[in-house]
Amino acid sequence: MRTSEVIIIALVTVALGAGGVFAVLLSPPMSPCSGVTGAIRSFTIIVDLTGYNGSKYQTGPWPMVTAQRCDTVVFTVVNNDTQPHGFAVASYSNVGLELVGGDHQKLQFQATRIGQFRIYCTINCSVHILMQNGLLNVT
Ligand SMILES: [Cu+2]
Repeated sequence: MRTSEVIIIALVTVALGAGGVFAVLLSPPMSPCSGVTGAIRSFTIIVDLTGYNGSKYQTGPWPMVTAQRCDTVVFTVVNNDTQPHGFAVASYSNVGLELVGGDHQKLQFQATRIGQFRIYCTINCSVHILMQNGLLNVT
């Protein structure tokens, strides 16, 4: 083999190797819950002028809900008010739901990450302050 051929083969080998390394670096990490079927945790959230499930009358985070990692969390959000309200869960659903008066919707996701995640309204309603301090606790 000529020297130039050896160099080309060497360059190709290095390039392929680098590509492999990049492919490993760029591929997303395996979900910690792949192949894991957790429990289904269902929660109903009633939204009205007392906040989320009467959060007006609570001190500290409210509503407070708990799931284990890899559980499927299902919120059923019922807007019993006449004005629109939002329902978001930090990190899991920052966009969340928007519900006009009288609407009800579900928000569902798998709780793949451990931690504490704020639940809050995303629409500037008349009782917004009452809907800023919910908590999802994933253990
Ligand atoms: Cu609001």
